[in-house]
Amino acid sequence: MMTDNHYDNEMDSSALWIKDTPSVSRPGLSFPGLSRFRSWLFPALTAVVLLIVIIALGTSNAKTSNRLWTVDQTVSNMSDIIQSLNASLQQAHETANEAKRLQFAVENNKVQLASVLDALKQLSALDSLSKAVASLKCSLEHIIKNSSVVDGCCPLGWEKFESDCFFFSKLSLSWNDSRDWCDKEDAHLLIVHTDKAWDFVIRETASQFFWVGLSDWRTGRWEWVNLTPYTMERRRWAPGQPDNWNGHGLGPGGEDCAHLHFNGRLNDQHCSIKMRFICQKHSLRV
Ligand code: MBG
Ligand code: CA
Repeated sequence: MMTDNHYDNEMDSSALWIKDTPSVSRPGLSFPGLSRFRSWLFPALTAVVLLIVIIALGTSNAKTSNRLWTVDQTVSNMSDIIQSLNASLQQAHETANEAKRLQFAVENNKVQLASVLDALKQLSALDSLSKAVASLKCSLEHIIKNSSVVDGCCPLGWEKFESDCFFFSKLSLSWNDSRDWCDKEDAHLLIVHTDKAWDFVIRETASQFFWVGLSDWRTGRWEWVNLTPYTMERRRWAPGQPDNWNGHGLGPGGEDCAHLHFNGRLNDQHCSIKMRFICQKHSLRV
């Protein structure tokens, strides 16, 4: 069998060179349109393929540029983050420096406070010393003058606080008898108006009961023993007191006289109860 190679369309120089099957082998089947179609098929296919390749490339290019854009965005975000990290780092650095400065200042203050504390201790030691010296001086004056009364001094056995003298009895008496005992000493049962004086008295009376100059038997209202009105200060009283308790079994009436409990707070008690007491008087003779 023989085959002829020729240009299908001699007029068209760009026509496709094809291997033709002689019509002899297929008698009666001759299609001139088909050979023309064949001559266009390859360029058309090539064009389609090229088009697909171009579209594919375009799509992939779009995807790539999309990705690039995303990467670009990420890089830009990261650079923002790095910038803010840098700023934070700088701030942390400054804060650390500030902390160091503060620590130094605190250390410095500590040293200064320690020396202030030292000075205060010395002052307090000086204060106790000067009180001891004053008391010694009073004792000497008592001996020299052979008298229990010396100006600016407290009688022997009395404690001085500020310009007053206080007597903390060992003897136990009823409230009324305590009041009378103090009277005889040119003194009165305790009258306190300042926190400092309360602190002094409480320090001296720890763990004992002592009558103080407060009662309400005369008018039903609490008053000082010198008949001046008492302003109620709850913080000075034990919780729930005064309660004018009637369950004491000590005769008629409730509790009309105040005493210092060993916890340093006040309580009202039946006035007939015997306990220690505190007398008070001015240290200067008038
Ligand atoms: C007592 C008080 C007394 C009265 C009583 C009431 C436990 O304290 O001394 O005065 O107040 O309590 O229960
Ligand atoms: Ca009571």
